[in-house]
Amino acid sequence: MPPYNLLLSLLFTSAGLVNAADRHPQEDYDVLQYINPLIGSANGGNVFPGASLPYGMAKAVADTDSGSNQGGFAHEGGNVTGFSSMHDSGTGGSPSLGNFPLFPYAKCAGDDVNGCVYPKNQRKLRYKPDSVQAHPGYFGIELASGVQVDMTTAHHTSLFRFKFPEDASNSPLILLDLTDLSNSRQDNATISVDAETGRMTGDARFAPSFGSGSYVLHFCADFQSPAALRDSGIFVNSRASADVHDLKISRSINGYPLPGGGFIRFQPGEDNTVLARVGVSFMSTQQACAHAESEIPKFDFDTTHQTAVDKWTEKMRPIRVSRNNIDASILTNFYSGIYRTMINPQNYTGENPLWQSSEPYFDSFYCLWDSFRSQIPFLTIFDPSSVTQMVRSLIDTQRHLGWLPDCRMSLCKGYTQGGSNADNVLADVYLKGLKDGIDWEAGYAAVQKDAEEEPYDWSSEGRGGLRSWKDLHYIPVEDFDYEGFGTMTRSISRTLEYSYNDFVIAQMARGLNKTADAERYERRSRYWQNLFKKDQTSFWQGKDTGFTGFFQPKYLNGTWGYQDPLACSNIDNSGSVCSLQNTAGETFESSIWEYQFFVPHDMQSLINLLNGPEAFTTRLDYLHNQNITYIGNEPAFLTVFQYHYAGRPAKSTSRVRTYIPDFFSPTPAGLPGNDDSGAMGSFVAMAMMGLFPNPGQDVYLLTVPFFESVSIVSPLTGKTATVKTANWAEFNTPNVTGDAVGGNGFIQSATLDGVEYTKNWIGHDFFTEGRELVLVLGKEEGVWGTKKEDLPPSLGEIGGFGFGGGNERRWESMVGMS
Ligand SMILES: *[C@@H]1O[C@H](CO)[C@@H](O)[C@H](O)[C@H]1NC(C)=O
Ligand SMILES: *[C@@H]1O[C@H](CO)[C@@H](O)[C@H](O)[C@H]1NC(C)=O
Ligand SMILES: *[C@@H]1O[C@H](CO)[C@@H](O)[C@H](O)[C@H]1NC(C)=O
Ligand SMILES: *[C@@H]1O[C@H](CO)[C@@H](O)[C@H](O)[C@H]1NC(C)=O
Ligand SMILES: *[C@@H]1O[C@H](CO)[C@@H](O)[C@H](O)[C@H]1NC(C)=O
Ligand SMILES: *[C@@H]1O[C@H](CO)[C@@H](O)[C@H](O)[C@H]1NC(C)=O
Ligand SMILES: *[C@H]1O[C@@H](CO)[C@H](O)[C@@H](O)[C@@H]1NC(C)=O
Repeated sequence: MPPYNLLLSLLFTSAGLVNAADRHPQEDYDVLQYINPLIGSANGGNVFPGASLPYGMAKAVADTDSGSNQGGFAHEGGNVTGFSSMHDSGTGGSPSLGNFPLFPYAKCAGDDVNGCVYPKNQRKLRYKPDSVQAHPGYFGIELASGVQVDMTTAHHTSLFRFKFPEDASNSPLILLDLTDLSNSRQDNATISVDAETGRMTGDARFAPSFGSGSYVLHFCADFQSPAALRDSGIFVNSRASADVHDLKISRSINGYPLPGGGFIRFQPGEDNTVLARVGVSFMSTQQACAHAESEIPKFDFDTTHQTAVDKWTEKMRPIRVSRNNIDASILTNFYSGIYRTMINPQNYTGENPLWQSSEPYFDSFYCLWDSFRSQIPFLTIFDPSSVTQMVRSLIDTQRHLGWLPDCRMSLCKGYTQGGSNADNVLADVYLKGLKDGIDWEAGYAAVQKDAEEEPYDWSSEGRGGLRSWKDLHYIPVEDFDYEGFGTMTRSISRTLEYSYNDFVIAQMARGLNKTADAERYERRSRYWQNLFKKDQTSFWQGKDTGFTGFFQPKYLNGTWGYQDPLACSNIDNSGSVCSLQNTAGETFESSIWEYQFFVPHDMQSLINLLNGPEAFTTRLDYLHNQNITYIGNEPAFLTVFQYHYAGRPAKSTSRVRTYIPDFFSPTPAGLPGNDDSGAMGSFVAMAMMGLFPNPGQDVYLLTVPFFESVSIVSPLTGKTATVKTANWAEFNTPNVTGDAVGGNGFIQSATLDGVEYTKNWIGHDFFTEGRELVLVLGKEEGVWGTKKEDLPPSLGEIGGFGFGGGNERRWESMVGMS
């Protein structure tokens, strides 16, 4: 890696940026002022709002006990149970990590260590809602007890600062609990407290939050205070003793996790602020201590915080938008979305005890089903060197565990939601030209294995039903599959997703000159058509929606099954189940109505099946206007932009505006669903840039940006790509209350590097070559981007439905059946 890192630092420190600035002077300003980590920390956003470095392993925050505390702290009035150092962000599943929380007392009742309360359920406390402060690299909160807690982090180490209310009789006690957010501790956990120094070391085994297996995490906690150490010891359940310093504790008593851990107490004194430095490691307590000692040697809060601020500032450097005529809340929405794309995945390089390798190791891909759509594509533009490491890690994981992950957290396999989504990630990154150290032949072999071999346990890797896929060319409902095991549901969404997976594999095969493979996978990528039932209608509350032709489940014998096309849609309140339950439906987390648009590679064939662009547009409008789609979940992302394929790019622009900022606003409750490791953040960022990816293809769909201009420096080439609007001010006058909200007007014409540009999409070289796109706006939908030759590429041909030409290609027989 050295040559590449060297190249990068050169780009950032000298030549690259200077040249870029010469070409496109861009306003520079401190963007951290526009990052609000609390967005999505309430109302099911499940965002981790605490202190972290980009892709950092240590993530410090106050943990609460309220409903959506998956990310540790939920800003919705729960009680604080402790302060812990490991978290995931935005995930569904159980609350993730939250291991080894600390909890502070100014003093114990009766000045007796047994006068403090140890069990989590009993010690938890309210916090002062307006005391909560969150900034990149910093989180602060005041407990109802008057204790102010500030925290910051290095890569594997957290630093907590506990300030107690002034009172000369204080004798602060900090406890460390051998627990996690989900009370998932397994077998024997240990802690040793050094009586001389107060250092606490130990470990415990825990369960992952959306996967199988378990993981062991080690810790090393040191404490510093102007006050002298008074005593230390351990606690079990509600009792503590300074006479005992070592504890090995079982999993639970009668099914309830047994509280246990260590404590340290300080002498009364004038200033008894306590700093707690907690190093964590998956390798050993020694490594946890080594991280802590090297990363935060002097317990210096301000320096550690400043380092974090510098790292975030550096990471945010490639992108700037114009601040002309735009409300600060819009900037906050945008930059905070970008920030969240770099909380997860987490860089556990050097922290993987499962195999020996010199490759990078990233974890908390939680899940690729979420992040392939826009998060990793965004990072591919914005932070390619990190994406390169992520891809190398995915390939290395396959090398050692046999399969590419689909979801991965805490060193464990997570559950697969549908297709083999790592295929989409690898293909997208491959097409966008990232190379540095990536073994693409190994990458291709890994995705091909997903396509060809069925794993024994396809609930956590690969694909199920591959025999049917190859022989019948669809995934049947109630498949007969004795080769591998997983939940036998989602036959429609799996058919659609496997089709797409095969398409992206075909694209990689083309790039690698594997022509026969490319043809084979392209053929298979048309299998989605085999579940299209031409005469299927859709009724809602007894009334015909007026549309005919939907996907339907199909049995092994070729007979159609039935699933109401609106079941599991946003408007279905009948209790339909569409997750991973064995009673679930044939579409994952959404309806047939929404999945009918999931043919990202073959949109023209889909448009033909749905009777041409006009009928397609009416149908896509119906999906959105009737609230059938649920913008709070990832399958909805692309539907916002698919008007482009019907020659109606202006409608995509309108649609973006109906969702942002109304459904994605810069407030704690501002996200419509789980952020899913930053997937929602990337949706906001890319939609507001006016460039949305169709991932797995070299395609960005163009819409009106929310800013007068957007500049992105390619960290690979140092060149600056710019989107500018020529006549922004005309269309972005302040709204009735005087706020400039942006994103108004429709594209009438465009130039690319000064030459007229009519295509409604653009390729990745826009970013790497630093091109300049100038958009001329108008009040109404124009003709720009509406012609056949302006449309994004599609596997199937454009039909004869109104783009002025082309061969009408009707679906007649089972695709792929000879
Ligand atoms: C928080 O704790 C207080 C007592 O300190 C209790 O009254 C309240 O119900 C708790 N809130 C929640 C959400 O558990
Ligand atoms: C936990 O410790 C006990 C006591 O030393 C031992 O008998 C038991 O086998 C240990 N359990 C595991 C799973 O290691
Ligand atoms: C990940 O961590 C390793 C080891 O600390 C480091 O060399 C690498 O640069 C990190 N990668 C990123 C993207 O931060
Ligand atoms: C594929 O073949 C073309 C034309 O022969 C060649 O230019 C290209 O380098 C080859 N690519 C790979 C990955 O082998
Ligand atoms: C095909 O299988 C389904 C499910 O077992 C059954 O309901 C249907 O009657 C079968 N069709 C024929 C033609 O045998
Ligand atoms: C869709 O939901 C929005 C609010 O989320 C509501 O204003 C609108 O009336 C709903 N439309 C329909 C057709 O139910
Ligand atoms: C401008 O319009 C008013 C009235 O419709 C809204 O209440 C504001 O929220 C809006 N401003 C922004 C920034 O969206």
